[in-house]
Amino acid sequence: MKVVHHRKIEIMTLQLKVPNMACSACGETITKAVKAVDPTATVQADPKTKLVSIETQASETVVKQAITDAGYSVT
Ligand SMILES: [Cu+2]
Repeated sequence: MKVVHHRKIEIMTLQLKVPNMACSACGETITKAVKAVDPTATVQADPKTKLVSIETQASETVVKQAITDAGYSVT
């Protein structure tokens, strides 16, 4: 009997703090950077709390790198 393994798509929710997200334009830049690595991601960025909530299939490492490359720090 042949066993077929299906690849499971795992969606993770990441909560990241981005202290130098100063305004909503920063939030949009961060959102675009995340969507560049995962177009299906949902991103909520709040410049007041500095928190970015991301639902994504991409790994935390990849997402953090994308945000860092966009010029923001992730703590
Ligand atoms: Cu800004």
